[in-house]
Parts: sequence; C-alpha cells; structure tokens
Amino acid sequence: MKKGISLVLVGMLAAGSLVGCGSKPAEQSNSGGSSQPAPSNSSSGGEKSGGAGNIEETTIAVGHATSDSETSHYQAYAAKFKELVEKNTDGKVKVEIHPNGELGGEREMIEAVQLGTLDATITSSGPVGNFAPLSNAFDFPFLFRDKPHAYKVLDGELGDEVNKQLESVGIKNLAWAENGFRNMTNSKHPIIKPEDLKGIKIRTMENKIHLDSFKEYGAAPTPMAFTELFTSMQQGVVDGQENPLSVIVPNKFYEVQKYMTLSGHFYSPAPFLFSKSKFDGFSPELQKIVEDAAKAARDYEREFIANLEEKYIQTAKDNGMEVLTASEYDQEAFRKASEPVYKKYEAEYGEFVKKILDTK
Ligand code: EAX
Repeated sequence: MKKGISLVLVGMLAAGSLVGCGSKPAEQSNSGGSSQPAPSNSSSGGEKSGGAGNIEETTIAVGHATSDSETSHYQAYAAKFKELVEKNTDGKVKVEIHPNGELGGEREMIEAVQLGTLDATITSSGPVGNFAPLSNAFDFPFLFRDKPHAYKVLDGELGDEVNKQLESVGIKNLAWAENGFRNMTNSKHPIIKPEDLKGIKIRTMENKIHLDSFKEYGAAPTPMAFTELFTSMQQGVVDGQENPLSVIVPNKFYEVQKYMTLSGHFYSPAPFLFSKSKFDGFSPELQKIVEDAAKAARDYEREFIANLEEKYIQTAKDNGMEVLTASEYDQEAFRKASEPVYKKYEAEYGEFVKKILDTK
C-alpha cells in the first residue's frame, strides 16, 4: 500500500498536477496594492461578539520574531487581534505585542507558550514540527497549488488534525494565519536551477523537511533561528536564505542580499499559538471573544499580505535587488529535485500528504 502512495505522490509531482505552485502571487496580487490597503470585508467575524458585562480583567502577551513596521504581516495580525479583543471586552482585556524577537526566537517562544510563561505567539510553521510532528507535512516543497488550496487544507479537517496534536502538548492553535510562499535570496548570484545553489550556504528554519530539500538541491543548508539571520547574512556566515516577501522586505533583507528568485518553493502557514492553560482559565465569554478575534485577524492578515505583494517586489527592486519572477526560473527542475524528499518521508507523511494533494 505505502509503496503505491509514494509512486502516486511522485507521479503527481512529476506530472505537474501541482502545477502553478510556488509564486503565483502575480495572479493573487492583482487585488490592487494601494500603499496601505486596509482589508475591507475580512474581519466580519470577531468584530462584535459577546457583551463585556462579566468579562474578567487580564492581559494577553503576544510575541513574534519579525519587524513591527507597518508592512509587517505578523505585526498586522497582532494589531488586529489586539483591536478586536480590547474593543469586545470594553478594554477589560489588554493585549501587549512583543515584536522583533524581543522575547526570543520562534522555537523558544513556542516552548514558552507550552510552559505557560508566554500567552501567545504568531510563528511560522517551521519550528512547529518539533511540538506537533504532523505539521511538518505542510512543509513539503511545491505541495500547495495556490493559496486557496492552502486555506482549504488548513481551515479544514487536516488543519484540525494538527491542532489536536498541538493541544495534546498544551498548545492551542486559534487560527492558521499566513507567512506565505517562500522565495530564495542570496548575495552571490542569481538562482535559476538547482545547480546554481551548489556550495551556497543557505539558512533554513529549524525544519527537517526544509533542510533535506535544500540538501537535495545541492546547497549547504544551515538550520538557524530567525533572530540570528540578519547578522549572519551581514557577516557572511550564510550566503542566503528563503522567506516570503512579507518577511524579506519589512525586515530589510535587501540591505544584505542582492539576488531574489520568486520560487515559491514552500508555503508557510503561520499558526497563532495560545497557551492552553491560560485559555482554559478564561470564562466561556472571553474564550469566544478571543477565538473570534483570532479568526478575524487571520482573514485580515491574509488579505493584508495579498494587497502588499506588488509593493514588496517594487520595494525590493527600488533597494537594488535583482528579482527573477516565477517564469524566469526552472521550477520543473526544482520540483524534480524535490522528489527524493517525498520518497524519504513517505512512511511518516505519505498518507497525510496525499490527503493534502487530493484536497480540491
Ligand atoms: O515566521 O524563520 C523564518 O524564516 C520565518 O519565516 C520567520 O521567522 C517568520
């Protein structure tokens, strides 16, 4: 049975049924990109929920590792969550936002949420596999056809299966927000085909699937916390890295990276992880307000990113980056080079990955 699955997976990968994955932002981004788009309809839920009459007073500390600039997606998520929770509790519940990794790297913050020493964090899926192994299944290369496919999987049963695993280790995922399709950058030369990565010291998240993928591409990958990345690029400890535009541009990676390929080789969700012990201690009214706000902020943040895609690319170019679009690099060759990663993990993730691929 298993053998069959890996063949099906590899067949589907080879036959391009995963067509158009990677940076299709072009399509998605034609929702206009005025400078500071305020998503219109996304936050219908959570706007008004539950009277604040008998809500208890408390604070919620939310940490994230990326910048607090106005184009930062995690800051936008946390700010929307804060706005809704404080409004719907008439200010009885205060939300404190801790950006720029001031509370530590993403894996450290998830550990703190698990221990209950931090209330919540919005983080990339990368380090989550260390707490809920099944979440690694979302990190396979060229797995998601496009964003609607990803949202369908994450907001559905498959996303819930991972949430159950997280809950069993004391972490409540309140919403699968977005990090985005990841793109490669480096300071050496343009990346068009896997061979161009030969000998390139590339930083990956602390994620075995990502690490193995870049080994297969011929790069020299190093797992590292995001909080160490900028300095490591500045000092040449690493030559390159890979992240969504919503991370690369607000964190000014163009200051230390010259070349970018809009490869979209991985899609990274961004779970909003909440301390289960803290959440279970809330009244049912407050639990509903917090859950609704988390989901409304997810919808808001997804649209926030979509509206900024074009602006991110233009800002990168305006700051001297050479940008290769999805059609200017050899995606077929990267997908082919990814097949051994699917094969290697077929026993562990084959069934679950097939369900993701079969989600229409
Ligand atoms: O979650 O570590 C990473 O590259 C992540 O994409 C970043 O921290 C945002």
